[in-house]
Amino acid sequence: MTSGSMSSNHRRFQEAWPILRDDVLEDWAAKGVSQDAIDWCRRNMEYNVIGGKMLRGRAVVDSLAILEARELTDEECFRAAVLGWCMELFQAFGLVADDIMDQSPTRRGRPCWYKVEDVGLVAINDAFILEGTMFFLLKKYFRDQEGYVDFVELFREMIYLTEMGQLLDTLPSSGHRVIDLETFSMERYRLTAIYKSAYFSIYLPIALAMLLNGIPRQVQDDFIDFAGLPEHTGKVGTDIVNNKCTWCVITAFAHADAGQREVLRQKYGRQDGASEEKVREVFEQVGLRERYVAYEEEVYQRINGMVERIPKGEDQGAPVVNGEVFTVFLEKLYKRSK
Ligand code: GPP
Ligand code: MG
Ligand code: MG
Ligand code: MG
Repeated sequence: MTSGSMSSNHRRFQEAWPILRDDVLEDWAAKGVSQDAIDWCRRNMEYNVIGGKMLRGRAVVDSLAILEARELTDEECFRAAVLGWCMELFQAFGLVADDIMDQSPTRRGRPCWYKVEDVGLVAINDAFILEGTMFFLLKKYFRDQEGYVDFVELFREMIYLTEMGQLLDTLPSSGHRVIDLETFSMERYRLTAIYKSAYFSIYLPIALAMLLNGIPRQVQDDFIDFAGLPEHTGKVGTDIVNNKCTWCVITAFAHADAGQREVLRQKYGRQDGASEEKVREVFEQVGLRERYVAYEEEVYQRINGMVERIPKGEDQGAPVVNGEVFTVFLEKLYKRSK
């Protein structure tokens, strides 16, 4: 990726913010919420989301560009930016709450939100609202997309893990405070740091970009339609009889000889079992299984290589973050058979 395309990604990322903020405010207006509350929500969003380094949000767009290894179209970039801004909303919601818990006076060179004169403990609800806007935007832009449930689950899981980390961090300073430095260990520190910051700072942007880069996943789905055993997958493949444009038929056609191509032309997409069987034979003859294994291996190595090249966290937890955190995600998908 050139530095030019990197800065164009950043510009496009920034441009998405007013659109997304206004999506939220328009939804409030459409629901008949009064203007004073809409103005409050806008102020909450602007005060708490804007002003940081935006490293996490931008990382989603950058990671997608690295995974795709090319310039992103405006549409791809916008979709990645929506997820990037959801991460920034996540960060904002966590920090508004964290500052109350830590009783901190300032953040980003200004008073913490709950310390702003007319805010106070309304900030607790404002933190929840920021969390709510993440899921509103996710729904608005991803509900009709194949991976919607995966995105929702990923954000939910990240919030839950971060909250566990926050508890590990907060308990020693809570009401049951027992000052005993013997209970502090590097292991407890490592665990706290991983849950409190590494999952959502480091793992989440990469995981989002990998979910967005859906082609390898779709290839897996196509291959499983052909090769999966119904008793294992719980579904019978229907792509061949339904004339679907799949990785399997494109790859088979590309490697077929003239005779095999003719069989594919005559038999693909026909609604009878005998035709389907002929197509399956050609898929076997051209070595589709071996080609799939090779493709999956190539993608796996490529992603692993990218994960290794990813810069370590710039602002938090650098000594505790390693490739392990997001290799977990890749391992979940690799050699998936259903
Ligand atoms: C900040 O830790 C805490 C988080 C990023 C997690 C908050 C998320 C929740 C869902 C509650 P910190 O207190 O060490 O950060 P800082 O020093 O910036 O206050
Ligand atoms: Mg804090
Ligand atoms: Mg804290
Ligand atoms: Mg801190």
